[in-house]
Amino acid sequence: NGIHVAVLGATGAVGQQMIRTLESRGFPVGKLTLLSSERSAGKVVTFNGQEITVEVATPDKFEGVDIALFSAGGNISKEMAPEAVKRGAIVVDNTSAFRMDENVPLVVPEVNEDALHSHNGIIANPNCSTIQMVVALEPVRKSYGLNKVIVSTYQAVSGAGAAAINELKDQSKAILEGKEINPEILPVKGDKKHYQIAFNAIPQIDKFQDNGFTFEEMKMINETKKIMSMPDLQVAATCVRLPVETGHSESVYFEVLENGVSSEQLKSLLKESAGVTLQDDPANQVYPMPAHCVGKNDVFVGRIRKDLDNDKGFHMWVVSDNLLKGAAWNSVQIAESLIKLGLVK
Ligand code: 11C
Repeated sequence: NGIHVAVLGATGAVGQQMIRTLESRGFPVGKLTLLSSERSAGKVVTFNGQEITVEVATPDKFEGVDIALFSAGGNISKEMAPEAVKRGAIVVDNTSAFRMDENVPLVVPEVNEDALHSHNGIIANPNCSTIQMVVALEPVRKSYGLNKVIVSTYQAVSGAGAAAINELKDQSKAILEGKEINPEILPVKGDKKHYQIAFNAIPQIDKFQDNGFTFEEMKMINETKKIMSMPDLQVAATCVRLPVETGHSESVYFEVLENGVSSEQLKSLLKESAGVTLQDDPANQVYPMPAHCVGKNDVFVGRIRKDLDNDKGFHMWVVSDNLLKGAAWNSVQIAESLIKLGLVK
């Protein structure tokens, strides 16, 4: 018995983490179907000691599947999700294909697990940089209200996939050896220009929109409002790519509604909040860093301090493994919530 789970995009950076997370959580998998494009099909992946061959994703492969975790790109999701739903599967989609669709819940279990009740077969997993920020902001909103958020991100290359990780490593080595480099992927595969990422910082993640913000920045803005059910929240974002392999960092400025809140109150609150680990002890140089967060499911928060000019303004530093809480873990956590809420047939 158990649940028939399918992973679409099984050989990608996130797909691999989804499989490892199902394993490490002891998820009640009865059968695991691994799917990919033709290019990656045929690879063999071990799951709980058993070898599973990755198959080409075709609609009929979703026959009998209970939960399908998708992470193979937006176009494939648009094509395959309706096919999977038609065959009775619930799709947890880790692409931006359906996130802003009003019939599709966009879920971070620590924030809006209840939204799962209104699903119509597809549930969207938010963008990685959005997820870690809302996990840290939701307890603040609940206790003290929230008015405004301004975030600057310091994002790892694994957010752009396995090829971007290789580009960072190859470029770093070439530069140290005094060789020529030929950037081909970052900042955005398919955009007109490519720039060096090694020993650099690139203030562009995804393509520019007509309003001057990038698509990554607009995802953070629009998804935050939807997940927190705050259409009027003021949000602005600047997203920057750094030569870090895994682990996104964020400097978040926010304003609460209540007067007189102290940074000590915020620290106590976040210390007790679900999914958050507080690492905040400046006297002992304790604060979150991506190198220490890789492989962990939590969102790490530190550097909490009150603004010097605005009594309602605060600053904090938020770090998480973008492949785990930002993607694979949040997807598996949604699947766990579906079971807990009795939503899986
Ligand atoms: C990045 N945040 O770091 C992106 C990756 O919409 O799920 C995640 C893209 C998405 O490049």
